[in-house]
Amino acid sequence: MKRWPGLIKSYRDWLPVSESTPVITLKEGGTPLIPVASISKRIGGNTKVYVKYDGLNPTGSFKDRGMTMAISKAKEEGCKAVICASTGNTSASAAAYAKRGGMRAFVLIPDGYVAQGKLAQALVYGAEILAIKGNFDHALDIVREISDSYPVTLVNSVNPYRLQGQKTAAFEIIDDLGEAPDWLCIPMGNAGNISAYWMGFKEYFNAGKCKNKPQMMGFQASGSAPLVYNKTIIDPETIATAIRIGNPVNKEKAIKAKNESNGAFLDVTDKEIIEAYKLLGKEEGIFCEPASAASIAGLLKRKDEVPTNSTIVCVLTGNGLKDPECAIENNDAYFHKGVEANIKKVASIMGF
Ligand code: AN7
Repeated sequence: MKRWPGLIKSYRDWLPVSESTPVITLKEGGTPLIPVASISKRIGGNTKVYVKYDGLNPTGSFKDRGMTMAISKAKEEGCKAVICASTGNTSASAAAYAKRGGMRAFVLIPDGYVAQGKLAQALVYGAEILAIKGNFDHALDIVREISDSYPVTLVNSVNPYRLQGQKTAAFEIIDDLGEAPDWLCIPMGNAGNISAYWMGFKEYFNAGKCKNKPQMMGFQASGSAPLVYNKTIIDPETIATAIRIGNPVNKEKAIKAKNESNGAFLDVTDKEIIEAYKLLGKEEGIFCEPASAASIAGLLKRKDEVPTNSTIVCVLTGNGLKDPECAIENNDAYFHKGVEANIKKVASIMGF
């Protein structure tokens, strides 16, 4: 079996890289497209639902797709330090790739609102972390100004190389299915990923690699849904801290993706997110983070509008291990504590 060389090498002709670009890679991309029968069954008809499990990237989220590009280009340009604002995953990914490329990584995070796994990663990768008294939107305003004034490269999704790397997920889906899906369901925070997917689908379509393009279905958490309500949310709140964002920087691009694809935006409540999160774990053996489960929650909420015999891909943007606190607080498991180390006792609890 040939080893996966990472997405820059796999899709070199589609990316703005040259022979002189140093490729900083952890072999990201090439993630599996997994059928999820229990979700297909709930939709009914002959609908086939798949998840694009991007939580299997090297740092556990889709951000690695964008970061291999952003950091490789930063390295090419001689950059010594990068900076980002983050709800967690961007900071973990930026730190990993920056360190691999021999750069400093400054990350601004909203104090108290980053899942433990993400924080653990940033710490171990050696990021220089500033937990600020404010939310993601405040942190992003600061890093944009800092990167304008000082010699540090911004690696949030306003950096165009991020979206270039992330568009490869759309290529992979078409390469796997042999055609574009009918719907692409995706959670939205800063709305970079939906914009990148749409760019990827359009590029493959224009090159004759597929006959159709999907409808882009973007989902946000109800307490944090600026794109659904078409207004900035000053105090966004949701259990899905990854998408706790009130003023998405890629808003225009995302609206364009929705309109051009005849797609839709919808919000899902935290309760619906957690139902989908538990369902994927219990019935499919797939553990994603709450933000990612919004794509499944959204699909289930819109199930009456699903075209017949359609193929649907839901993007699972991050790994469930990122947010162990959420998992421990939200599950239907039987968890017997302090059980005596005794065969009879164990058997009786097992119901034998
Ligand atoms: C798991 O890490 O914004 O709509 O700072 O971590 O492209 O912003 C994370 C976003 C979805 C939303 N799922 O993607 C950050 C950050 C997960 C995420 C999103 C994020 P965009």
